[in-house]
Amino acid sequence: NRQSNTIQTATFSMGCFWGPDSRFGQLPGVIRTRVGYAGGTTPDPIYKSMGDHTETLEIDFDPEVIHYSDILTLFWDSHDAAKDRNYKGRQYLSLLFYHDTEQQKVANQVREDWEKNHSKKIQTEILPYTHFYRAEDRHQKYFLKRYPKALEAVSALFPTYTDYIDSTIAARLNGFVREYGLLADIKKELDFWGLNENEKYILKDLLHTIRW
Ligand code: MHO
Repeated sequence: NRQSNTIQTATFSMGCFWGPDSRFGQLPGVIRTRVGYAGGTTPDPIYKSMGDHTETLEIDFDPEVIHYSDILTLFWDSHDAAKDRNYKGRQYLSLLFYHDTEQQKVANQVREDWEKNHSKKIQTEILPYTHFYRAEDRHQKYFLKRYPKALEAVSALFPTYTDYIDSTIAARLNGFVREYGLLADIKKELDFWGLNENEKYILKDLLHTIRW
């Protein structure tokens, strides 16, 4: 296991949370992802009544493999944070929740650089992290769930379905089905996921049936 002891968390909102779950889940260094609601005051939000919350992605990552600044650059590259995103109340706002003063500093720096490079002003609200409410299971790894064969084969490798949905493998596969990430990169990573030879074989076989 090559994970360092300093796992960090990044929390941000950029529109419907299904897409970012796939896009960020495929990044080497991202350990797990979850989608949910954040930024509002409504208690116990759910999809049908999220109140003043915003659809949000939360990821755990290894800063020895990927920097917070890389995550933020991809964040601003992958959605339009320069326009007014208020068309559905607060549901699809661009928000960035920093977990400590270091993240806050990096966020302001990356924002400044991005604005300079693109000659656009970013509207993202940069806020201190307070609370993240995990969304209903049907929203977790949403696109992967459209591949029942993958679900069945891979979830069998985990003690519970929840362990599977929260795993690095599920995060990668959920990106892979959306055509993010390279087969070669995932194959390289397979050796670090604690699988036995048979399990690796099953997974490699499965990857080829999804995309190659
Ligand atoms: N346009 C998408 C949004 C879903 S996302 C979880 C839909 O309504 O299907 O907000």
